[in-house]
Amino acid sequence: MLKELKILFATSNQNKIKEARAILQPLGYSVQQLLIEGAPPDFVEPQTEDIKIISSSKVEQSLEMISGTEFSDFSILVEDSGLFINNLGGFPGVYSSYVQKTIGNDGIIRILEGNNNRQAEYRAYTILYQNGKYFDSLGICSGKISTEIRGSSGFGFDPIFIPDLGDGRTFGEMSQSEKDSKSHRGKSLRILSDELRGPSE
Ligand code: ITT
Repeated sequence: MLKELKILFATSNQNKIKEARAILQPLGYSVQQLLIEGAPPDFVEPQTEDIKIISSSKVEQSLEMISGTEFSDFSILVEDSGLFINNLGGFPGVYSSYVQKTIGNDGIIRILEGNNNRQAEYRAYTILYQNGKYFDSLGICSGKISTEIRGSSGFGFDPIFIPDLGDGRTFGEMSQSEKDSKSHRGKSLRILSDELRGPSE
């Protein structure tokens, strides 16, 4: 029987926590949000279009925040993610959170109006710090941007994202477990869990 490993997820995004919990709990991990003096981390994101660099910066900032606190011995998880639309040169990419809050899904549909190339991908770059070691992984989920908003499950761009490995429904029309089995976050966290377990005999 595997001992449950407690992971502190340094993020301000409750949806990421909910999904990480659903993906990692069956693999033997418990996931809690990292709160310092009751507040989630407020990261300063470096100016870059590379989610790996942003993720690395998040983990270093988190380690600084927990240094000397009761959390200093815990495993720390961070993630940077986004939606990258081919025809828009990868936009909104690292600006996904801001674009979602400002123009939202309606805005993306409007920008792509009349466009036949609707190919896009979700990417998640995850880093886990444990006992002085870093484990990292990239999860990609390819798909298309729908022409209308469909469904209300998930969060963010899910009601306009149709994964290629699906039946034409958006993530917004799928159950949480269906999304997790195909999503960038699901892939990235499962790779991470394999890395943590090491090579099997
Ligand atoms: P933290 O930095 O505190 O972790 P955040 O939400 O700001 O939280 P990111 O900077 O990584 O995180 O931005 C990711 C954004 O990309 C997220 O806010 C959504 O708008 C979008 N996104 C990422 N994964 C998604 C998913 O599975 N479903 C829908 N939208 C997603």
